[in-house]
Amino acid sequence: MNDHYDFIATEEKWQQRWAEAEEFSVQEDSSAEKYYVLEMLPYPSGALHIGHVRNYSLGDSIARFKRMQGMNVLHPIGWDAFGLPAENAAIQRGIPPERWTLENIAAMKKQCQRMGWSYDWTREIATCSPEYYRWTQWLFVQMYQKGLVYLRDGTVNWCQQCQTVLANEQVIDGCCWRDGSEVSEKELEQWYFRTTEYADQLLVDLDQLGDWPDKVHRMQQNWIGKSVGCKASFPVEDSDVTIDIFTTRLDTVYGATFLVLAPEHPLVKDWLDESDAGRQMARFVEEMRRQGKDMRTAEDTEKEGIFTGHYATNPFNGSAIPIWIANFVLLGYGTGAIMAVPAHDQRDFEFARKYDLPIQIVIQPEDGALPSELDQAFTEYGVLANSEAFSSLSSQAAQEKMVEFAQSQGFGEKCTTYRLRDWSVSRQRYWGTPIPMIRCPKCGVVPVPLEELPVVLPRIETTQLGRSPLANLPEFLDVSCPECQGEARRETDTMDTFVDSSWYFYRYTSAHYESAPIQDEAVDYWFPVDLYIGGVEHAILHLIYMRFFTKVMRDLGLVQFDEPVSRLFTQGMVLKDGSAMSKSRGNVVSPDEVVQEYGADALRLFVLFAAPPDRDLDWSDRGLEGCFRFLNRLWRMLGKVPGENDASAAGDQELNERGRALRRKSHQTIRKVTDDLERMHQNTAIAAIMELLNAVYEYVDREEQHEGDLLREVLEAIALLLSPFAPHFCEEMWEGLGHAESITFTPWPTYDPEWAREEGIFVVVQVNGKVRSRFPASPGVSREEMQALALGDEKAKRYIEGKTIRKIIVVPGKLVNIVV
Ligand code: ANZ
Ligand code: ZN
Repeated sequence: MNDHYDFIATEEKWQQRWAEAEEFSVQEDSSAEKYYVLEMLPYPSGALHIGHVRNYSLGDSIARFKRMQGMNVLHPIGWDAFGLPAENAAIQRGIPPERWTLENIAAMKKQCQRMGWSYDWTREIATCSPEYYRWTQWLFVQMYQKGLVYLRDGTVNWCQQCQTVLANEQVIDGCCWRDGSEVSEKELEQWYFRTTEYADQLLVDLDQLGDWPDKVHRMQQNWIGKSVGCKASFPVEDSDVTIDIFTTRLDTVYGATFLVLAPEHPLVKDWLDESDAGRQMARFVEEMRRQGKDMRTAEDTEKEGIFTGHYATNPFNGSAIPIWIANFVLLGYGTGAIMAVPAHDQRDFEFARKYDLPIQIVIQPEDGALPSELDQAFTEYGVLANSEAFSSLSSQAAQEKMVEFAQSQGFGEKCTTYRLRDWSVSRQRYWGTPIPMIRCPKCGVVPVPLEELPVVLPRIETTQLGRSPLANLPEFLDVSCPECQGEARRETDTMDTFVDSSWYFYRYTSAHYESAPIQDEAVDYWFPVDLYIGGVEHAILHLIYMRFFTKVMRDLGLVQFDEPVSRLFTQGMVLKDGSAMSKSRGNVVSPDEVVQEYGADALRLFVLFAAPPDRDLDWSDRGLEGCFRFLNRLWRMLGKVPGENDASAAGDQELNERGRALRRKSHQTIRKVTDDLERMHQNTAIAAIMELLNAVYEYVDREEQHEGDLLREVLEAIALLLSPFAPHFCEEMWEGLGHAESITFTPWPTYDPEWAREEGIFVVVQVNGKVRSRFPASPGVSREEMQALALGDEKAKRYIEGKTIRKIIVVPGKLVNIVV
């Protein structure tokens, strides 16, 4: 064995061996327990960043751990390969997006292999390959036939920078999730997935996800935003139309002093006539539309409105109230109209103050009365006042009675709304899955027949920015209608790339299956995903979409369960000098350079050791060096293990106190690392192994005649325990210790609970209340045992001999007092 550790040669050697033996490729095997560990698939940008390294090293540590525990481990990887950056890069460089993407995939695959991650490469997928997107299209058509896909003209989020539409989930604080530029609204015909159809299931089934972080539960709950209330119709005076409002506080209906419509409310258009007032209103509506949803509803945004000149009748008491239009009411929520109750809703209150509208108190707190002049809305439940027959009822009771009344009179009913909207999935770009639809002037929208899939994305040399580049390719565009054979045109939008990634984790189970998107037996065997690791930034994007797809696939008869992932782990970010690594900040650390200088194992160790995996990690060159030094220190210790022949046999009895302490520490470390890995505490697991190595050094330094066999025993334990984190190093170490078999499938070490017990405690022996001796014992020692040990204690004996024992007092785990 060399006296220094040559990481370049070692890592290369083992990567080659693993690849040649296809050591990580798996098949379904009903005789073995399965484990499916998944990491979010990367976008092939061209190079891995440290965030990837952290994510994938975490997953790899678990894959390797579970394999050693004897499980049949599926650990796949693929590429989320469609998307805008490829198209933009292609425009800049004048090369086809496909070439750019495939080259990036090749480069990043090399990087993955260089990191030693134990993927089953036979299952690699790229969402941009026809072999894959054929099935994305197939699912789209199936969904269309089930009524879960539809075309709608309406307001969409438009990113000027990307020149395409964004789904609601992709607009973060009014900006594009990809480039952070401001998002505006636009009228466009779009394909939608009916996610709202599953709103309630997406909410209720969160209960099945006990092993998901609370934070993600909360974010999804809020995003789905279920709200239970009721609808009520307010007739518009001097007309035959009514305005439906949605409210969660029907108990306040007697305090409704005006109605408010969203600027986009359909009724508003009818009132924009050529009069001065009409024109003024039109200007206002236009201005408000430009404000954007997030802006309009932000708490600190100034409330703005305009009176329509019309009045409505409160169906409860017949009073006439003015109808306004205001920025803070949105079309996309509830009915797009509200009854405003300024006394009990803060937004309405501010609005009423500003425009001098009446404020009528109808709810009083249970203990006491509100001042007649409010300085803010009283928004709590209470007791009704000024509400005719409903007065003096509690809010809750009144709500029940009022809905009943409204229902019996036919002007209202219970109603539940959701914040979740349908998912707009068309993108006006080239580099995506073509939407497999045809528009025929006679037959309307016709899906491409399933057997004709895939609709192949035509190769192009370069692409141009602008709407739907596919529309400029007649050979793609012109097609005959599958129904009437007449001239028709293909849909030229492509799918949101989040569609591609909504089902990729199913495809891994039968990556090259040619007759269906998935193979039943394979999905049955591997699902659910036992552990999914990724960033929390996907909490309401991908992680909602993948759950939605699972429910759709279940209803299409493709899978037999409600939820795809039983345990979700969201890892923290990697920061440098306190902020996220980014090219623009110039604080990016390149994994390649680190690997070159310190090796993949040291890098893997560092990203797992430097912080709890769910927290942010601050990059530190010193920390990295520390991990590197640790490996070298371990390497040097290996040199002290005697060869097979000169090892002395060492049974338990022959170990001296220090030897026993070292063995105890070793068993304790096995227990700790095992538990820590189950809990995703890789950092403390590694720390425990480092401590064990320190103990080995102490033992060897102090003991001139140390036990060769014990040293081997403990170093073997270290090799096994460390191998999920630093696999190349540990393979080499394992081989150096004389093992012919790869460490990958060597059973995970077990500990002897007897040995793994905590350090012994000391029991004090008193004779007639005076301390005479102490003896070591294990923490769980029984009373009887304590008594027996005390009586047998050499020093204590001297004070007892020849005397009569009157009484023995035992304080468990602490003290034995012998009264003579
Ligand atoms: C009258 C009322 C009185 C209200 C009161 C609240 C308090 P959540 O819980 O978020 O669902 N609302 C309804 N549709 C709206 C829209 N499209 N844009 C803006 N606001 C809208 O909130 C439901 C409440 O939000 C509804 O109940 C309505 O105001 C308002 F003392 O109706 B409420
Ligand atoms: Zn037709």
